[in-house]
Amino acid sequence: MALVKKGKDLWFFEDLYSDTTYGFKVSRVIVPETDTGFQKLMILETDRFGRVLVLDGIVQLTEEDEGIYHEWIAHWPLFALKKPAQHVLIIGGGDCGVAREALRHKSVEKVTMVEIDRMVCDLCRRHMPSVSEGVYDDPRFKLIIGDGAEVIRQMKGKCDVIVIDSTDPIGPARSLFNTDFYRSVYDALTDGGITIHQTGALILQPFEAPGSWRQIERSFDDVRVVQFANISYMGGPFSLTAGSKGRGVFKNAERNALKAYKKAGFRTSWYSPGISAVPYPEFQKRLETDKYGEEIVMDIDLPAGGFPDARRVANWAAQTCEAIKMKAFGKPIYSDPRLGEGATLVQYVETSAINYRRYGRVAALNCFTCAALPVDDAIRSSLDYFKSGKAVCWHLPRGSFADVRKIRKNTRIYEYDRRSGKASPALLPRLIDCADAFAPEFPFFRERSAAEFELVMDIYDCDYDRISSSPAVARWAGIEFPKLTGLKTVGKADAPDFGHAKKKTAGPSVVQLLRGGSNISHYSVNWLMIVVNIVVRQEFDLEKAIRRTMKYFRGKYAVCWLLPRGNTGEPLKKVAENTYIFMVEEK
Ligand code: AG3
Repeated sequence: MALVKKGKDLWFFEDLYSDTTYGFKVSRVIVPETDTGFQKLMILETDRFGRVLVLDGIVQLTEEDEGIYHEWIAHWPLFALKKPAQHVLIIGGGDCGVAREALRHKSVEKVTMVEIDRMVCDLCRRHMPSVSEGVYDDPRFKLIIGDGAEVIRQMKGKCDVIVIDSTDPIGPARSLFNTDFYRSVYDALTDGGITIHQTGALILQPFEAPGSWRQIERSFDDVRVVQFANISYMGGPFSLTAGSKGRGVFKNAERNALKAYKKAGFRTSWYSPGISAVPYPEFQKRLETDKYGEEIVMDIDLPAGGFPDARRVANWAAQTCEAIKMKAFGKPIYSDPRLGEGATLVQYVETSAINYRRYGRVAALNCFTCAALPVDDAIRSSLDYFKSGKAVCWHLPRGSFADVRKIRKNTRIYEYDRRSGKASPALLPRLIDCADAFAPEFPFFRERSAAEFELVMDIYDCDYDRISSSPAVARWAGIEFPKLTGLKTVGKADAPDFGHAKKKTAGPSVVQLLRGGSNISHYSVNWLMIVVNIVVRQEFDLEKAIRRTMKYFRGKYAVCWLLPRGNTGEPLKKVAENTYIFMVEEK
């Protein structure tokens, strides 16, 4: 849309979102939309905001309010440091607003700016000289025209502060939002150094800040979110996410800032050291504890007599949806109308799936949602429906991005008694090294040969193109995985992409029914992770299955659980001893 005539007037409307926008009246087009070879650039003049830089239809700055953004992104890290910075690296930032602010710090001996698009530098310098004021004349300033992701690899341990002043991760900046890049930023920092990234509008771009948070959390020793609001970036609260090299760097950020600001010898218009440590602790806490989804896995004994057929199990699914307040999506998928031994029924729900299968007298149930899961309601309603006395339960935090030890602690194994409505004290799974899980003498299989089990995998840092493609994920579930494991498929892989109604869970899902079980998986394009549940009764090569799956989706690491399913006769302690958790890293 961008420029639109309204009567005699020319208006600009931002193109970032497909369903919302903001606009302003343009008094003059200073630089008409020009293809720079990297992006489309335009500079407009307005009465209200002064000149405005627009890249690919998205406002980058206005002369009126650029100070808010540039002050926060430059001074927050610079004042938070324990030792005054000497070398500042800026990736992007061709308008020079960040460089201008960084050069105000007297300790700074060198500001290196790596901008991929020379035309941004040249045209901003010419048409918005107040933004780069003084920068090009300052001998401490060095401009490199090049790809920041490349250049940074030659800067190991050289930079005290690294500012990523990029566009959104949809244009030329895409390569700046992945793990390899974050790692090279970490390597380029000095000990105690800080990096800060623009990470988008919190509400309108709800995955940018959480996504960057998770990446930065993994690559750096500590993370902080800094927020501000301006006019240029529509949508209220806007985020900057900072990472530190070394622990405890942010703990003293506020104290350091207050001291350093006093001594700085200059004053800012927007940045303030008094609110610079953890400006939005509640939001930060939410990011820290957020997880992709949760799952309750239950084995319940079915009373003697006839076993439920597909219609009855479909009713269980409908009732469970009500109990957990989830809308069902589409019709149940099942392998056999009688739902005989080992046969599965799956019902997609608005944020993932629930499923049933039967092993002998045991109904093996899973309820997975990517929203709040009322766990007790799910258990009670299932026990009531099947008129069963107790359930052996595994409660799993899925996709939490935490360390495997923390994930283990948040995994709970317990028994739930229908009559008393009480849960037994929870036990934990066994944490093992993946080498042990992959060893031929791994007791899980040795002691329980030919019994039912479940392999649960959360695979992180996957390749966007792979996991966003329904055919690619269907191919994995329907062809590749059965080939790897020797498991026999029943019917074809069903791989709808209804985004599960919620943006958080956008991406395809796959159900592949198997002989004696099923393979159910969801692919989150926003979190770049996949969650997989395979329940079968036939042993397969775990190492091959897990590693090749990671390779197929180009995942960097996986957290896996192994659960003994289909067994309510065993004491809970035994069940817990037979439940394993381990992490697998890319080789
Ligand atoms: N770089 C950050 C622009 C972000 C716009 N995104 C948005 N509104 N969601 C600006 C460059 C200024 N030096």
